[in-house]
Amino acid sequence: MHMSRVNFADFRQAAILGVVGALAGATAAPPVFNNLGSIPSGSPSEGVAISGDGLTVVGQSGSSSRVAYRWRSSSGMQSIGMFPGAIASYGGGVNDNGTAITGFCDFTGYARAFRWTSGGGMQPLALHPGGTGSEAFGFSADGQIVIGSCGSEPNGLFRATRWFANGTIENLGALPGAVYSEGRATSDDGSVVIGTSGVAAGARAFRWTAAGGMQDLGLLPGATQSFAGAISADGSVIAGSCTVPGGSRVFRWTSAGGMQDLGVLQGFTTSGASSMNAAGTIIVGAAGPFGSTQRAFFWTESLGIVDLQEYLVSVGTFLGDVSINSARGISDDGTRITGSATQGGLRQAYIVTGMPRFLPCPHDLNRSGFIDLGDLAILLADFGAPDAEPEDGDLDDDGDIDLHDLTSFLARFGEAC
Ligand SMILES: [Ca+2]
Ligand SMILES: [Ca+2]
Repeated sequence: MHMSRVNFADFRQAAILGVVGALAGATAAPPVFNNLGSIPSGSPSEGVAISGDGLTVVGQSGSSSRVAYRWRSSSGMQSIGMFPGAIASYGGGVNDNGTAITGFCDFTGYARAFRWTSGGGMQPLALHPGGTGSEAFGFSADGQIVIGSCGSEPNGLFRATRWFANGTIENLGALPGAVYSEGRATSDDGSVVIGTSGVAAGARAFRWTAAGGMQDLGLLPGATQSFAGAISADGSVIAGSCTVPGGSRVFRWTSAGGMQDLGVLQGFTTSGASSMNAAGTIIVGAAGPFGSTQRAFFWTESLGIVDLQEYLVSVGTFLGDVSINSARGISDDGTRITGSATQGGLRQAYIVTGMPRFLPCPHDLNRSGFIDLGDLAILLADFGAPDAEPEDGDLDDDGDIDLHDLTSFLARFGEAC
């Protein structure tokens, strides 16, 4: 059926009154924001990492002395303790199913990395010969390989390190001429490690493999330093930040395309990446400068860098008086994010659940991650118009927007994608 003889204004009105009314209850549920609380209750807390399955968050909590915690929806926030004599412990990374946690304990003047499991408790990780301190931040998916750094004070002697569950420790070296290196994260199988190595000219993001050694990822044009923060499951995508005059910018690196400038969150001078989904298509981080005005962001190819809080409000998430300051971890599928938010002057760990995956989705005309009324309005605005494009609502790409396109659209109405 061709619609050229129909009065489109009347049709649009009928569609809006009838279709929208009928579908109102089918609208996708927006993401949900939850404050994770703290230990003890009422003290500050921070979300640092989330398991690949999105069900476990790790971080630290407390006022004068912070303690690493594990949070699960079934058990809430629970301390995982600290080594005897330590003054604080910090969560760093968590494996895919939340059964193993890594991080470090702070002693006066030095730190010691740990690997924690629910069955074995908190175990110290080995030191390199002559080493006095260590910190750990990353995990392989199965929790068998820990990524961090180990050395002795001063910091110049620290080296990026892999620890294996059998007790083996491996020095990953440093960039030529470097005074230090620090491992930050790894691919799912533990074979590709990213981090930062300090050379005379400044910090440089690196990518390490057993076969290729430590590779300098370079700098964006005009930048003076680079820092790696996140890696995809297969190790092919890396994100971090570059120091530029007056601030910092997010980069995304691929072996095929090199280092790409993702920019900064609009209105801010600094932006840095902390984590990405397994596919490397969603990156999360924080924009600043640091402090109470810091803001969480996420990046996708179609949206660019987006203020997480503004996005959540736009899709109907209830936030109350919460200000979302950082996004530190994202689940493998991209639907769960953790970090820190401020509510009533108190910094608290949070989890956002139900985020879209931001998959290629032609029905999501405004690229919001949801197929909803905003997209229907776009489709109806050009209903019957000739020379329509798929992004206007010509979903079957035959040049017009007609009932075929509307039917196709309504069949997906309410979905997140
Ligand atoms: Ca949409
Ligand atoms: Ca069409």
